[in-house]
Amino acid sequence: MEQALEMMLQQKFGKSIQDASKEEIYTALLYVTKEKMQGMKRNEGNRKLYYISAEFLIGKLLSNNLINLGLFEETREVLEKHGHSLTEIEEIELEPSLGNGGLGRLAACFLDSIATLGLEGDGVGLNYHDGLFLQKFHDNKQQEEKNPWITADSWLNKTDVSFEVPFKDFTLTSTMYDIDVPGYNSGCNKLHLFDIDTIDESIIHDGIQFDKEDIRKNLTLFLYPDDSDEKGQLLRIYQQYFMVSNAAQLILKEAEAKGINLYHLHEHVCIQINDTHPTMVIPELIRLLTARGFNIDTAIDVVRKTCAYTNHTILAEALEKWPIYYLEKVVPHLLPIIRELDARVRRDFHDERVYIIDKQDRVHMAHIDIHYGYAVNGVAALHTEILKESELKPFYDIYPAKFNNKTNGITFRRWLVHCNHSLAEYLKELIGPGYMENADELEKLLAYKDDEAVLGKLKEIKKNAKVELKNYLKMTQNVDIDENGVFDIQIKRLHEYKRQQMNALYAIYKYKEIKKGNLPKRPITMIFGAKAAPAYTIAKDIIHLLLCLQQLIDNDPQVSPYLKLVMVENYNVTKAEKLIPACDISEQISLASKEASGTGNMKFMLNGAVTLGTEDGANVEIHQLVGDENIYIFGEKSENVIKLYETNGYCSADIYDNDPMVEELVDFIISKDLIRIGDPVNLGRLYKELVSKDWFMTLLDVKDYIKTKEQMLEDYEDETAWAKKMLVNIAKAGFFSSDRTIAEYNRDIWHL
Ligand code: GPU
Repeated sequence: MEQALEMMLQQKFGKSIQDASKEEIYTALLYVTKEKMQGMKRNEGNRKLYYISAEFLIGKLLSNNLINLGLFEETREVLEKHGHSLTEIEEIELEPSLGNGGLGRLAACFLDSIATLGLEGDGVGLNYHDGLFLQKFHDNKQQEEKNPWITADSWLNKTDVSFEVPFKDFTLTSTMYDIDVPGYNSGCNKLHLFDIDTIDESIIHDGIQFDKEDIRKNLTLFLYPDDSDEKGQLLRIYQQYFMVSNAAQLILKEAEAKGINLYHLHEHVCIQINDTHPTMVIPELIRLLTARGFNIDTAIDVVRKTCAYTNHTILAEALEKWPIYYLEKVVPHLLPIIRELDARVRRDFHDERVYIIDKQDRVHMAHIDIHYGYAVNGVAALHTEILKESELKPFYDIYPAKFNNKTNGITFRRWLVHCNHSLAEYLKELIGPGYMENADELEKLLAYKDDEAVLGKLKEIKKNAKVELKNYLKMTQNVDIDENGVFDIQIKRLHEYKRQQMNALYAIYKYKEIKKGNLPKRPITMIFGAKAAPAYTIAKDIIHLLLCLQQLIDNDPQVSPYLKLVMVENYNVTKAEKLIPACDISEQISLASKEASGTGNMKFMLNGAVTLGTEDGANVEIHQLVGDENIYIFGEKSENVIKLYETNGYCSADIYDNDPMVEELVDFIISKDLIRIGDPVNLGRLYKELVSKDWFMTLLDVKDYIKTKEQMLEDYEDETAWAKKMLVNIAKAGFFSSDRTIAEYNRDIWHL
């Protein structure tokens, strides 16, 4: 590495390591790593997977690639020898923000595990120039700015692959960019990101505003541009079709180059449709095959045996239904095919709930996937059961064999080895390096459950991570936190079902308790990180409430020594990597039945945090694995929640009117203290939402939540007992390795 780095620095900048700047060292390392990846063997198999996804939240790549290439330690040492740290050098890299949250990060973890297991599988998506917006706080509100990440020296490799993508009024020519995906101790795959050459970032003004109709200039500017109006929704259809048409053309091109008889395509190709965003790949492939001489029956048959679909939500508003009239405006050539697919469903099944086109002339994308794919999976055991028993029951009745569960996972290379290097090293010392390739070996840790020295070391590692986070927050946001406090962290997209508002009510509760003189035994540091979709009004109001509370507490000398609320600006993968190792209490408090899985919950557990959660998503499986002793569960169960929805049985006003404690907490949102700091419009709207609607039942669970969190804080004071909980959580996290998840996808769905 030392030699390679020296040579690259000479070649690029005519400098030695001694004289080079951090930027130059970063750039040289980038190119050294790229060269190494170019020399790697490609994974190969008899059937190739294409994982199509609108999002790939890959995070910074330097360390991850070095780890997977087996060069991480050596690079650290070389840099240290020359007076640099890898952590500092990494700061130079810009994070590609090609995803919103869990779904996009899952796709990135999957690519890592697919490559690591030696499977041939590439990702296919879009090369958004500004990705997800950059979040800034101003007047205690979220502001959105553009977030460019593509620089002259980047992980992207421009290829000469290019396709023509036909739209109603024009045709676009694509360019394919590749990012290498090296497996850990294994071969390499690729992530293909499609783009057009005419993108024009200069059309962005006033934050993230731009002309939504100028498709040639805007198509790949942003991930999920504001789709609160028709123009925004049409742009999403342009993006989706551009993505899948390129994917389908790439798949056929590669198959033809391998000499595959397209009538046997399904034997050599498998397409995973990551949520409904890539659904149009089904009619598009049928279109391309019929253009190559297939009759429609055969085209449908081959495509059906090629495509599989993953569902990531039961939230009705997130299940895509596009008006036919939109599709007519953008991709009219797909409509005869979609109508034919619908006609076949109507012929075979006399149940309008499973039709593709509904009475209001809307196309249900998930219905296309389920009828015309060969597998449907949910992302955690509870979620899959809900799909089978309620959300998708009519489909499950027709195709029971298609439905299967694949509980999500996370790559331990990034979420342990990279982000918590000292924990990873200590585990290696204690139980051997085997856990790096077989995560179940983490259970060997259980043998040390009563070993004071081991528990002491785990506490020390956690403490060091807290000091590092303290320094990081000081440097980046100029906030001071106390490493002796308990770190209670909720980081995820801002959504009402995730219930950051309930956590805010806890902050209000604690604030009031401290005012009354009921002081906590040690400082409580509540940390939040969350972006709200630009057009999601209530989510932005919740951010406003959190920021106002942060200011109120900071400015109150009676309270601030005991309670701190920090809202981390522009929460992203890089920040998650700093926050997760430092966490004591992992907040996973969604309304039961609403969080399909969650994956942050797994990252926290692996890093020795204890979960405070509802019986929702993968929390259920965490609970089963660690047992009652090592997790804090509260709140209404999912069956009851589902019943409440079915019977319209929930009324937040009843709780508010009849419970003085709840009333007091909610009223504080529009109290003088907060209105003085904040905006009465935002706070008033949020207050009203909670007392008159509260669609995600915050008030139903808030008291149990507060009580459980108080218990947790009390238990935290028994340091040895708490350290044991940490140990058990780490030891039981092996199940959540994405290597396990991918092995299951391959065994049950992909058969690569
Ligand atoms: N998820 Br649908 C997203 O991040 N974005 C989406 O558009 C949809 C789902 C999440 C789920 O909310 C989360 O529970 C899950 O862990 C994750 O997908 C990966 O499956």
